[in-house]
Amino acid sequence: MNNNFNLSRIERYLALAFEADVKPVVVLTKADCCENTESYLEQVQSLDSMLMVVAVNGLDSDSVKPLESWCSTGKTVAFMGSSGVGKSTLINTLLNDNSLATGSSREEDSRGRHTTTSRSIHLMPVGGLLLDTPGMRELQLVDCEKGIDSTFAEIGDLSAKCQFSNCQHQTEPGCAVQTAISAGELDQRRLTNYEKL
Ligand SMILES: Nc1nc2c(ncn2[C@@H]2O[C@H](COP(=O)(O)OP(=O)(O)OP(=O)(O)O)[C@@H](O)[C@H]2O)c(=O)[nH]1
Ligand SMILES: [Mg+2]
Ligand SMILES: [Zn+2]
Repeated sequence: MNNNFNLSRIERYLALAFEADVKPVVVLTKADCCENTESYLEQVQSLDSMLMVVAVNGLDSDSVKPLESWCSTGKTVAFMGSSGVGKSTLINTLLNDNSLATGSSREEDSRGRHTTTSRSIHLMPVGGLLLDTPGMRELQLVDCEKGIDSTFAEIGDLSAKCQFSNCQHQTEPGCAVQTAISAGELDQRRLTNYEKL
């Protein structure tokens, strides 16, 4: 929750998770450095009212406790996200161990320095397996149609109501998607990201 926050990037990760039939949990880190965590939580929740979203201070064990419900025996949890968001930090705190290297972010844009360079897997005392991954510079989606449809389900629902079945949601008459944008029910940003993906 700093100036590295990006809703469209979160949508890309969600599409990847849905494509892989993985249950996504959005963990918003650095709550301790942020004065308006509520606003970040609301923005992410607005993507999908059923989405699980948690704000934490990754450096504090009490704060990451709510994540333990997803880390029980039999669960494998992959931490994904840009460099510097605090994936390794979260794992260290959940394991109560500081063995994974972490690195400070750049002052200018809060981006990370690619501290983690390989994947590693860790057993939590409560039974879950935690998988640390290197932060990706860029997440490209290939063959991700199902995941994109799940991530942007409401756009699919709206499209079904367009006057023309091959509507491109631009200037066609009777476009339910454009109507929703005009009514403030759908973000133009979200449609643009959907089209891009
Ligand atoms: N204040 C604060 N700092 C945090 C938090 N989470 C992570 N950090 C700091 O953010 C920096 C980056 O954390 P890392 O855990 O190395 O990030 P990463 O996601 O593993 O990054 P890569 O390995 O480069 O992909 C470190 O200096 C952490 O101490 C948090 O919730 N609050
Ligand atoms: Mg790391
Ligand atoms: Zn349309």
